[in-house]
Amino acid sequence: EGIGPQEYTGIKMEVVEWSPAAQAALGDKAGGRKVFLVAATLRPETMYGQTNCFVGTGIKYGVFAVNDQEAFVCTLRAARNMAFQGIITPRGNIQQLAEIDGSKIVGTKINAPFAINPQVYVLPMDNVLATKGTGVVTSVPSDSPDDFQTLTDLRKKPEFYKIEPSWAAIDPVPVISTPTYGDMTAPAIVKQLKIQSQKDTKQLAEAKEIAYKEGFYNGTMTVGEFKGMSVQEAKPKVREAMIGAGLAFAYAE
Ligand code: A2H
Repeated sequence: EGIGPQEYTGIKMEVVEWSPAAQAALGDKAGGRKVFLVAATLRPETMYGQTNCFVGTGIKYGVFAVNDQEAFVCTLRAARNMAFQGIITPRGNIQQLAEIDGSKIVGTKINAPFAINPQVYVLPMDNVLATKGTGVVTSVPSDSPDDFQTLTDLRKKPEFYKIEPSWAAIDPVPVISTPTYGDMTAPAIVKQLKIQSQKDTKQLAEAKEIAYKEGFYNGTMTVGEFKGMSVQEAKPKVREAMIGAGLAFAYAE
């Protein structure tokens, strides 16, 4: 993470259908605005492989007006940062339309921009930090060990995690190939390090480091507009394409 601000890409995932609990909590508080869950990612080039999205069940989220047309779901902390960065208007000011528990957002159906599976569900993840990014995480199990392990846990114990199995039904989608791990980098590293659950946070941190370096320095895109290009080259191009399409924005913290 080093010195200075982290440059994230904010991914806009429009709500297609709220879970019944979220619908009951929110009513029409968004005032007719289009509502988006927004996730902060360091790997916009992997968005082709999104299979679901994660929130923390113990985290409080807000619905914040971006303008008259749109509203974002994220933590209050992230909304404040966005307002100071001019992403939410008026600059430096925030209008919170509603508050909602993460647990109630689970089961909501959203659009996954650029993804091969265009609509995905919101699922719970233990290790979402309220103090990083937006508190919403895009899930790309092919390339993120945390995402792969969490999805595996959810599929093993859907009742325990209070989810419908159908919400976790989309399999990891290959989007990047690396010489050492093939086209399923995260599952391969999770297996190699013998990771058993999302509670193995130390091994997952190591897996994340390996997967990130392998993907960034040795990865090649296998899908999308930049298929065949190195990840290093494709990363800023996918980011610009998403921003140009109005599906993403630059976000720093
Ligand atoms: B990344 P850094 Cl494919 N809590 O996006 C926990 N994790 C969070 C988070 C939060 N509040 N906000 C963002 N993140 C995740 C994609 C991805 C990511 C892939 C591979 C690796 C990877 C899909 N998930 O991250 O601590 C988000 O997951 C490993 C670097 O700021 C975000 O990028 O370095 C990353 O952590 C930001 O982590």
